[in-house]
Amino acid sequence: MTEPPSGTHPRVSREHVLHLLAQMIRIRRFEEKCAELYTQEKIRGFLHLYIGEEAVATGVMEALAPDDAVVATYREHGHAIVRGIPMTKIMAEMYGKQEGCSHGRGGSMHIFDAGTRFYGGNAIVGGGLPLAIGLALADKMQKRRRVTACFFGEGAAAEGEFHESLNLAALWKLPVLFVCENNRYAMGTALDRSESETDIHRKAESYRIASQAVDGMNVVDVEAAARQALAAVRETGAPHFLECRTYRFRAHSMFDAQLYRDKAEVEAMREHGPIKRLTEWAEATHFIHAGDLERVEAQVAEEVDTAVAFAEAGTWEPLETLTRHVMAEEARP
Ligand SMILES: Cc1ncc(C[n+]2csc(CCOP(=O)(O)OP(=O)(O)O)c2C)c(N)n1
Repeated sequence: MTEPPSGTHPRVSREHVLHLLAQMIRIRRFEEKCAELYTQEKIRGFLHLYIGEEAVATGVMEALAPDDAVVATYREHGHAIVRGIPMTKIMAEMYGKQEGCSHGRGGSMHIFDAGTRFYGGNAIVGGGLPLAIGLALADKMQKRRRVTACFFGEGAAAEGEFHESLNLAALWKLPVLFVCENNRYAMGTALDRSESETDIHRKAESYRIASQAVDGMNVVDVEAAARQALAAVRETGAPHFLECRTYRFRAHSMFDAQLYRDKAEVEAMREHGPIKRLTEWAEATHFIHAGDLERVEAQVAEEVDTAVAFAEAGTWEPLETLTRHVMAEEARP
C-alpha cells in the first residue's frame, strides 16, 4: 500500500505512527501469549481474542480523554490495554489471581478498572449498552462534560437493549459514542443471515443519531473519525454512532471450529490486517526507519514477559473470602 491511511484530520507524524503501531502490537502479542497460556491451562474459562480488530480500540482510545468512560464487551483485552490498565494487572486477571484488576473475580471477560474509568468487560451480548446510557445520564444530570464510549459487536444489533439504548440516548440527548465493531460474524452467524439491514449505522440513523461507517482496519481512519465524532458529542451533548468495519482473524473463542467461513476469506482479510497495513505504509513513506519495528517488538516482548511473571507470582484468593462481594457488605440507608 502506498497511499496514506485516509481520513479527514489524521495526526500523522513519525512519533504518532510509531505510537499507534506499538499500541496495536501490544494488543496482538499480549493475546498471542494468552492463546499459548490457554492451551497450557494457565488461563481457564473462556477466551475471546481481538486479533485483527486492534485498529478499532487503538484509534478510538487515542481520541478519548482520561475522564471519559469506557464500556466494552467480552472481547476487551485490547481495549483494556490501550486504555492504560497495566498489562501486569490484566494478565493477573486472566490467571484469576488476586493481583488482577478485578481481583481475579472477573477473568478474561470481566476486566474492570475504576481508576481508568474502564467499566468492563461484559459477557452479555448488548449488556454494556444500557450501562453506557446510565453512565452518560449520570454525567448529564450532574453537568459533567464527559463522554461514555461504548464498544459492542454487530451481533448486539439483534438485541432489544441495542434499540432501547439508542432510543434513550437520542431522546434524552446523552453524550455517548457508540462504537460498533462490525467483524461480520456473531459467533457462527454471518451478518446477512440475521439482519435485513446490514449497514448497522443506518439503524442509528433511524433513531436520529448522527452516524457513519469507517474502515476499521485502518487505525488512522478510525482515529480521525473518532476525533470528529467526539468533538461533536462534546459540543452538542448528543450521541454519535461509529460503525467500524473490521474482521477477526481468529476463531470466535477457543472452542470454535469456524465451519461458517472459508479459510480463503480469512487469508484474504489477513492481507489487509491493521498492523501489516500501517507498517507497510509507514515503511514506504519513510515514517518508520530500519530498526524501528524490531525495537518496538523487543519492548513489547519484555512487557509481555513481565506481565506473565507478575501473574505467575500472584496469589489465589483464600477460600475464606470467596463469598465476599457476593452481597453488599453493609446496607445503605
Ligand atoms: C444475551 C446473550 N445472548 C447470547 C450470548 C451468546 N453469545 C456469546 S458471543 C455471541 C455473538 C456476539 O457477536 P458480536 O456481538 O458480533 O460480537 P463478536 O463476538 O463478533 O465480537 C453470542 C450470541 C450471550 N453471551 N449473551
